[in-house]
Amino acid sequence: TNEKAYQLGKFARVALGTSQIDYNGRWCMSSAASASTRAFGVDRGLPFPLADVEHADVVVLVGSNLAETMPPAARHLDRCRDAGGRVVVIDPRHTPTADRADLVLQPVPGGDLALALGVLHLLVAGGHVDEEYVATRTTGWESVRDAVAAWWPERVERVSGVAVAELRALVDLLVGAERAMVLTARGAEQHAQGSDTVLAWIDVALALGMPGRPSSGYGCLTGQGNGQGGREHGQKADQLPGYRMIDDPAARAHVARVWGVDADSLPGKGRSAYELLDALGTPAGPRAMLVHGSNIVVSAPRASHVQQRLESLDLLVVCDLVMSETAALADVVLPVTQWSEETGTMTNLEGRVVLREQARPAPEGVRSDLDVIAGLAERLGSPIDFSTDPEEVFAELGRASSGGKADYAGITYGRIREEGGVFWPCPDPAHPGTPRLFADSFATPDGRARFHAVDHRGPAEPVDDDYPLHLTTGRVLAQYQSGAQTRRIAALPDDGAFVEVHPLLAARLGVADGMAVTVTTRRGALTAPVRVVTTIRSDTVFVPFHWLGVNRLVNDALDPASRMPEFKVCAARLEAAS
Ligand SMILES: Nc1nc2c(c(=O)[nH]1)N[C@H]1C(S)=C(S)[C@@H](COP(=O)(O)OP(=O)(O)OC[C@H]3O[C@@H](n4cnc5c(=O)[nH]c(N)nc54)[C@H](O)[C@@H]3O)O[C@H]1N2
Ligand SMILES: Nc1nc2c(c(=O)[nH]1)N[C@H]1C(S)=C(S)[C@@H](COP(=O)(O)OP(=O)(O)OC[C@H]3O[C@@H](n4cnc5c(=O)[nH]c(N)nc54)[C@H](O)[C@@H]3O)O[C@H]1N2
Ligand SMILES: [Mo]
Repeated sequence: TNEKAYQLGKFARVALGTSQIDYNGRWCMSSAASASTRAFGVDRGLPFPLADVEHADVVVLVGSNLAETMPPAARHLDRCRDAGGRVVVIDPRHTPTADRADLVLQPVPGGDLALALGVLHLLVAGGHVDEEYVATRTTGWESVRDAVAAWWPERVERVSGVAVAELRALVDLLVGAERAMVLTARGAEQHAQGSDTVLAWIDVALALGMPGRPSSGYGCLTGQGNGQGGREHGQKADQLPGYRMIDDPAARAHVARVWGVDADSLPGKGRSAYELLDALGTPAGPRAMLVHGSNIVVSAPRASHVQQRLESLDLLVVCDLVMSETAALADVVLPVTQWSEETGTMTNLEGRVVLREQARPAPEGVRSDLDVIAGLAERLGSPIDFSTDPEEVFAELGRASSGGKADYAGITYGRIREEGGVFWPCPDPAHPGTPRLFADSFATPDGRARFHAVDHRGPAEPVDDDYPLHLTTGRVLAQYQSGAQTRRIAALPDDGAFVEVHPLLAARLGVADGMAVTVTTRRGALTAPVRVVTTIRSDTVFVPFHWLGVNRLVNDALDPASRMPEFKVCAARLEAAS
């Protein structure tokens, strides 16, 4: 909940007095967040309500398998198509989402940035750039125009694996649309060039004059239930509540006043999630760690290394509601209530703050996260008290966020109940909230959106003779994340990890559906049954990450701007298991 995210940020900076805090959204939407902030001056997953999708003429999904990862949202795509709109899916696998599309492009993993440059090239060549919009609402176009001159379609085909005719088909759809949307998800974002990839797709939306127009523009399909609110209120290594930056003196002064502490006592920026884990137990790194609600042993890249770092700590405390693989390593486990047993707000992918009310009593004697934070703060001799009442914490969060970009000052539990959610920014009680951003101006100092000239670098670990295949990872419908919660639910199908392989590749290896194969990368190996499917590229294999194992293979290369690990591509080889 927002209340926990806020209290955790305050707890780290005030009760523990440490700069070393980060959150799992670093591995989720951080590349999109970084790109949106640079291009638009603010990061709100969607700058419009999700239902606006229904009125778009063209919706381009770059690396999203919405039909399996956000099933309730898929109806908006269907309604869009029922009204005559077209859906484009860009994914190396032909997913159930692609089944609902009019055009499907299957690039090689990591090919999305080159594709966007190819689209921009054809927009320029065909004279399809919205010059008036570019002149009045943006800056930086000239450098993009010059840079994309070198990305002619045949070159894009060589790099991305998408045929020239398919690239042209995408451009034809886009230039024929009055209302076009580009939506990215983890497939495009979880790369060492993820933030540049998102910037390039934002360039496409800007060149077409879309952001700020009705049912048009760019958005990020935020992942977790509270992936949006979780990144707004100070859990991030470099941020304070309301999206304030921790190295901004005015932001520090404001938040310190709300917290009742001296601004000089607040630490500065900490390490990003993977860098923090990598530093554990080293001479310069922390020797004790508190984990709230993350199953790192399964979800972190280069997971064997991360497990070693955790084991080198003097003290590991895990606060969770199940005995996850990470909790099993801990010196102390603090069990907490789960979602239905507590009240709190969450901010959905549209920037709408919603209230999740307690639905059932907590088991006797089990504390909530807010109780645990408050209890620890007291025992640590915190100079200030931590409330355990969610509504009280939310009111304080509102004051701390006041004047920031994600301004919640005008939102109350009462209003959320009455209005069915309130969109931020909502700076005062009389303000109606802001369902749509950017109609008149962007959140940059001059009100204009920024183009960014970026270039394709390719995966940090290219394929070679020893590791000739692309390994990519992601999700299946019936499991959630590290599986800590869903693998315990008997009603959900759980066949364990598997390796998706194209029939051509299977034939070359001499393996049939169900046989065991071993996937090997420079970091480790995993043996699992093969699933032979025609829906994947023949140069790519896919393994879901819900089971312990595949992240031992995944590369820990980080995006230089967002510090996002490269979950979506590394070089691998495949053999029939003996
Ligand atoms: N069932 C289920 N739903 C979930 C979750 C879950 O674990 N299970 N997790 C939630 C969370 S936290 C998140 S972040 C979202 C994630 O939602 P999505 O982003 O939709 O999920 P992923 O499966 O990680 O990746 C989407 C697609 O990216 C494709 N892909 C892989 N590499 C590339 C590439 O280089 N380029 C492109 N264009 N595509 C690529 C994969 O084939 C995959 O189909 O889902 C949320 N919903
Ligand atoms: N290879 C690969 N790795 C990935 C990804 C990928 O696509 N490929 N995706 C990345 C993404 S997008 C994400 S979001 C991360 C997710 O990574 P994690 O956040 O580590 O995964 P979860 O399984 O959601 O772990 C959440 C834990 O919190 C516990 N929990 C649930 N509710 C509460 C609560 O209210 N309080 C407390 N204290 N605990 C609670 C759950 O029981 C569970 O153990 O994984 C990342 N890792
Ligand atoms: Mo996520």
